[in-house]
Amino acid sequence: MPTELELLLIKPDGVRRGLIGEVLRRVEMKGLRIVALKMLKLKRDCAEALYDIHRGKSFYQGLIDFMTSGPVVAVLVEGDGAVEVVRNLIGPTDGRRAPPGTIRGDYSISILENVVHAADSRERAIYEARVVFDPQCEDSSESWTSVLERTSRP
Ligand code: FUP
Repeated sequence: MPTELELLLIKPDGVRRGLIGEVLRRVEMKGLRIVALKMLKLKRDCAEALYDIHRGKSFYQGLIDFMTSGPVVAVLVEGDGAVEVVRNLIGPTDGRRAPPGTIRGDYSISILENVVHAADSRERAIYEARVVFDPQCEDSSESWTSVLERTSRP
């Protein structure tokens, strides 16, 4: 099977809870390659573009509020069958139902705060990677330069 790309996102709850390393470890231990990696706070319109298929649903505004509540880590993953392999690694959406051994099954009891997002097809992976790796997508109030300014103030 030809190699493929998958877009994985560590959500604000995953970053807040210190699960970046654990998620990346599982991806790498599985044998997938991390080919791009970026921490950023999503602008609202980028979060909306990422979840365009859910626009209008009852949970949509809460989902966008949550996804813009803190930094996320965008991870571009490459490997044979990467979309299916990553989707299996993360488990089903609802952390309460996700089986142990999956990322959501091991670290979430919520449908919203479920640690990670991953694109559900090759086409969506490319679309979502273009959204989140676009420099315009970054809310610069959370960039590393502002962290540096904040921490180096006397
Ligand atoms: P997934 O592809 O597993 O990330 O799941 P979905 O695309 O179905 O849902 C995306 C996100 O919408 C979930 F991670 C959380 C949110 N959501 C809810 O908050 N409530 C729902 O009933 C369904 C989804």
